[in-house]
Amino acid sequence: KTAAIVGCPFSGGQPRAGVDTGPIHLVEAGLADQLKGLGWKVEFGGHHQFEEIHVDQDPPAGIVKRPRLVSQVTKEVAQTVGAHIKAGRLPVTLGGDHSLAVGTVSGTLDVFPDACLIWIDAHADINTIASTGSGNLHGMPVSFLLGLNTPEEIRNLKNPNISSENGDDSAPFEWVVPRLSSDRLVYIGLRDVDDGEKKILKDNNILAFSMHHVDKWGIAGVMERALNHVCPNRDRPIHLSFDVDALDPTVAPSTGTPVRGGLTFREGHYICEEVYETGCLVALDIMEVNPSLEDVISVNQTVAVGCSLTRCAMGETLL
Ligand code: DIR
Ligand code: MN
Ligand code: MN
Ligand code: MN
Repeated sequence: KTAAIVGCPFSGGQPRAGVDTGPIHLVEAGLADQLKGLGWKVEFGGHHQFEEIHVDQDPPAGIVKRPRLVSQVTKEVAQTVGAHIKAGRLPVTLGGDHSLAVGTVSGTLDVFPDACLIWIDAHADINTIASTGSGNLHGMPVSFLLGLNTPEEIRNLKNPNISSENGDDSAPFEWVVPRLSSDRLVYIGLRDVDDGEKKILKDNNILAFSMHHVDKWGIAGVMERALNHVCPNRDRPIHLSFDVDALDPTVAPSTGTPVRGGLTFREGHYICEEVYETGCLVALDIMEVNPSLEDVISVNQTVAVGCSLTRCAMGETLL
């Protein structure tokens, strides 16, 4: 068994600097050796080097910020993640902001079109081009994966005054093939969902477990229901996309959009352990670690949690 660490020092999907250093801290904390300690071969060829697109060349489309940059970066990530899976490796993508998941999940679905997606987050990240209030693409990746934006809306992300150097005439995110179906997606940990997003979740009949459900059924009850929905026979490939802001801010303080009332340390790790136990995990994202936020103790704590979530998803057990 071989894992590939895909370090993505990228912050272009949201306004706060620093989240791009998340993967650097996670790797420096010794994540590769920790996974080797669990019996994995680990491939890590350095962090992704993303080509800059200057803001002048990437003005907002309506209120959607950095459409060209995020599209280009996630397209590259999709190719990288897809190539690792094809080669039999488990890609562990370290973010970076959660817009990266347009790439990671696309990479997974390119290889396994029947894969399901388990999204752990305080937020639903399902705003569309039409519904977003912030224009931050880290709040929108799932809408692209599901194909909730019309071709025309996507086309309009392209600025007619800016032509790309390589003669590529496509609009941002036109490359995304919306292969995810709404019944293969499940959310856990939600507690800060925009009104527009709530409507999208309802209209598309998407199963979502908020913190209320975690309180009600316990994390074991929630995980059982979640897995029974997206992976009923435990035979579908699973992509696990974990935003550390799903955890309570007392557990993972160094993240861009912390929200009170989140998952406990154990609840977060239990999710990862249960996914590992299915034997179906094909790709993992650990997202939104921002080492420039809060004090040194908080940063170290958040980085350590990012590492331990990863280990639990990859076979670490308590006994
Ligand atoms: C909000 C916040 N729903 C938005 N989303 C965040 O900007 O679309 N996602 N923080 O991680
Ligand atoms: Mn997120
Ligand atoms: Mn979030
Ligand atoms: Mn179990």
